[in-house]
Amino acid sequence: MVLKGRKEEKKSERKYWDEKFETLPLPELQKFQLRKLKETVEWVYERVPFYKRKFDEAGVNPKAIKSLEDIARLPFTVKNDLRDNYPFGLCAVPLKEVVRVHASSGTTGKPITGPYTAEDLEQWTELMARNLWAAGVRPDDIAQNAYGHGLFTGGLGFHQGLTRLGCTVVPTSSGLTERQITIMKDFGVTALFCTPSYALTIAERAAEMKVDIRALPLRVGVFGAEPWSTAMRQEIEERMGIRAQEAYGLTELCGPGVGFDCEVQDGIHINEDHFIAEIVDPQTLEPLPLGEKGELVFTALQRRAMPMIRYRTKDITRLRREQCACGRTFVKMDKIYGRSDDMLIISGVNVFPSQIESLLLEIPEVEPQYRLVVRKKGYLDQLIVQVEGRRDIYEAGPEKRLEVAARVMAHIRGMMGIGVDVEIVEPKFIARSEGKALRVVDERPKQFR
Ligand code: DLL
Repeated sequence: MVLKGRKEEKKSERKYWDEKFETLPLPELQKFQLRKLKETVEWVYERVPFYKRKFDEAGVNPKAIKSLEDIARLPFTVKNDLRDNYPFGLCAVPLKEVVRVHASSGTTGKPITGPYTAEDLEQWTELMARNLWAAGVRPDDIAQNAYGHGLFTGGLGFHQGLTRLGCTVVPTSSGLTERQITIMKDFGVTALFCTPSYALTIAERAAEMKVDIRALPLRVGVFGAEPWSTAMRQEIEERMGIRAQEAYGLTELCGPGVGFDCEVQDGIHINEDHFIAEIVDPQTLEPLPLGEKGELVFTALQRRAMPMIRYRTKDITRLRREQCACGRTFVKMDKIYGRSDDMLIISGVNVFPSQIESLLLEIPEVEPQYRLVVRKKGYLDQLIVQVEGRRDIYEAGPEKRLEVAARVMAHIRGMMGIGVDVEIVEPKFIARSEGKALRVVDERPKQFR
C-alpha cells in the first residue's frame, strides 16, 4: 500500500516536498534546464513534423541550442497551431503510448488536446503533490475536490496530487452546491479545491443555508484556473475562515501544477525544473527583461507526449527573481493581470476585468458578483459594470441604488481614469459559476473588437 506508506512517513515534519529541486541554486538550475531543453528540442524535431518544418523555416537546428539564451531563436507556438493539428498532430509519441487525453476550449469550436504518456502523468502527479505541499495541504487533510472532473485538467490533476500526498480525497467535482456544503459539514472537510469564483458561490450558498463555514474544520483552499485579485483572495479567506492559496497552469503544459504560491503568498513560483518561463512583448514578441510586464511564454522541459516549445499563453504578468522567505529558488510571477486577448480598451485605456473586480471589492454595499458588458454607443465603447447590490441596499429602492452606483462609478474613475456606467442589479442576477466565471460580455459588433 504505497499511499498508506506515504501517510505514515510523517512528511508533515519536512518543509519541502522535493527539496533538491525546489531549492536548487540558480547556476545548477540553469545547467539542468539547458540539458533538458536540448533533449526536448531534439525530441520534438525528430518526432513532430510541425516542429521540424517550423525550426527549418526559422533556420534553427536543435544542435544550435548551446545556451539558455538560444531559446529566443526558436519559433513560438500558439493555440491555433494546436487547432490546426487537432487532435493529435503535435503528439511526439505513438497513440499507444498515450495513456490519457485532457482537453480545453480552443479559439474556435474544436477543443485543444493535452495527451500524456505514463511518465508524463507520473511527473504531473509529483508536481501537484509538490504544489499542494507548499500550499500547506497535509496527508491528514480531508480534501474536497470541487474542480470539474473530466476533460478539464483541474479535477484529475488535483485528484492525483492529493492522492499522492495521502489525503482523504472526496471527489465532489463542481456543481450541486448544496450537496457540496452538506458534504463539507458532514465529512469534516479541512481542505477545498475549486475555482475562486466557485469558492465564493459556495460561501454565499452556505450563508443562505445558515451554515457557518468559518465554524467548520475547513482551514485551507487551493484556487485557480481563472484570474482573481488579491482582494478576492482576502474575501474568500474572510468568508470561509481559511488560507486561500493559488494554483496556476494550462492544459497545453499539463494543467495545474505549472505554478503555485507558497505560505508567503507573494507571487506564484514556477516549477522551473519542468518549465522555462519567458516574458515577451505581446506586440513585437521580443523577450523582455525580468521585472517587466508582458506575455508569458513557456517551454516544457520534461514532457514526452506533447512538449510545447515557446508556447504563448496570452497571460499577462511579470517575473521576479528574488529571494523568497520560503527558501525556494524558483522564479516568481505576479498574479495574472489578465490576458492579452481579453484586455478591453475603453477610451484608450487598457482595462483588465481583474482590476475592476478589485475596486468593486472595496465597496461594502455591493457583492463580489459582477459582469462587464461592452457595447457601442455611437463610435465609442461603453463599459457597463453590472454588480449585485447587497440585499438590504437593493431593497432600499432605486434612489439608494443610484447613490451606490454613483459611488462605484466615482471610485472606478478615480482609480483607473475611465468613465463606466454602473448598474446595481438584484442579488442573484448574475449567473453563478461552477467553473470559470464568465466576466465579460462583449456585445460590440465583431469588427469593432
Ligand atoms: O485552468 C488549469 C488549472 C486547473 C489551473 C485548476 C489551476 C487550477 P486551462 O483550462 O487550459 O487550464 O486554462 C488555462 O486559465 O492560460 C490562464 O489564462 C487561466 N488560469 C489558470 N490558472 C490561473 C490563475 C487550467 N491562477 C488558462 N490565475 C491560463 C489566473 C489562471 N488565470
